[in-house]
Amino acid sequence: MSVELLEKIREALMKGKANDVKVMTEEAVAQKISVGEILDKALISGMSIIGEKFKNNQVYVPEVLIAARAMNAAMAVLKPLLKAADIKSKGIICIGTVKGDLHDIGKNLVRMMLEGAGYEVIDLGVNVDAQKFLDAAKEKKPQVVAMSALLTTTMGSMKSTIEALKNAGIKVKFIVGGAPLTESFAKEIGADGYAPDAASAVDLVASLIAA
Ligand code: B12
Repeated sequence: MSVELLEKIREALMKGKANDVKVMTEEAVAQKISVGEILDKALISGMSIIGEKFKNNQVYVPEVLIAARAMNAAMAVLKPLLKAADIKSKGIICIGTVKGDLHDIGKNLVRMMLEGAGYEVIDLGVNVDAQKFLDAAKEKKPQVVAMSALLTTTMGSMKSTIEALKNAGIKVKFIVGGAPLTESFAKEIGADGYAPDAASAVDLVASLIAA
């Protein structure tokens, strides 16, 4: 019975049916299915299937966004219970689109996939300068700082941000992404990792945190 309900939630999530997902999540809670189980077996697993499909071009940005919206609807139900159950997040990530750059669709996808995978993500928004990344790193103590850039003219500020945090003695892993970026650019500026899409970003973060 509970397995069936979790499967239904997962299916509805993958179809982006936010309201169905919310209602069934409430039902699962009422049936005393644990928050961890709802997360792992329905929500996170649904988002990771969507992520894989996105990586393989089987679904596109709109499908990922509506699935993520459904995920958020379920998370609104679970968040208060998560605190009570003291389920630990897998790690803290600070993410932002770098200074001068207002593109945030890709950054938001990365944030949602990371949240879907069980990380606590602090979203600093767009046009984030080095000082703001530095302040957030000091205050929130993330394991990973993630930067997005969509303009060739703003990619350079990733380098200055990494330098500013390193010079301030902040011990954190840096990951970067965005359409114009490459693996070799990431290496060149001293980032710890680059990922071409949101699902790979989740794998990258997992490997960096495990290391
Ligand atoms: C939508 C869009 C806009 C929207 C942005 C809306 C928004 N809220 O984001 C608006 C209209 C505002 C806009 C404005 C501009 N844009 Co624009 N825009 C685009 C467009 C069409 C799509 C970008 C997008 O959302 N893609 C979809 C997402 C899902 O893909 P993504 O961002 O690459 O993210 C994925 C990966 O890269 C990765 N990823 C992303 N971030 C991160 C971060 C980490 C840490 C990791 C690991 C992975 C990762 O995961 C994501 C999901 O898989 C692109 C063209 C294109 N095809 O890329 C142009 C484009 C990026 N824009 C461009 C330009 C020039 C501009 C403007 C300067 C235009 C102008 N003259 O005003 C302004 C700049 C404004 C500014 N200061 O930022 C150029 C950039 C050229 C260049 N080489 O620099 C492009 C390439 C269009 C073009 N062909 O000329 N733009």
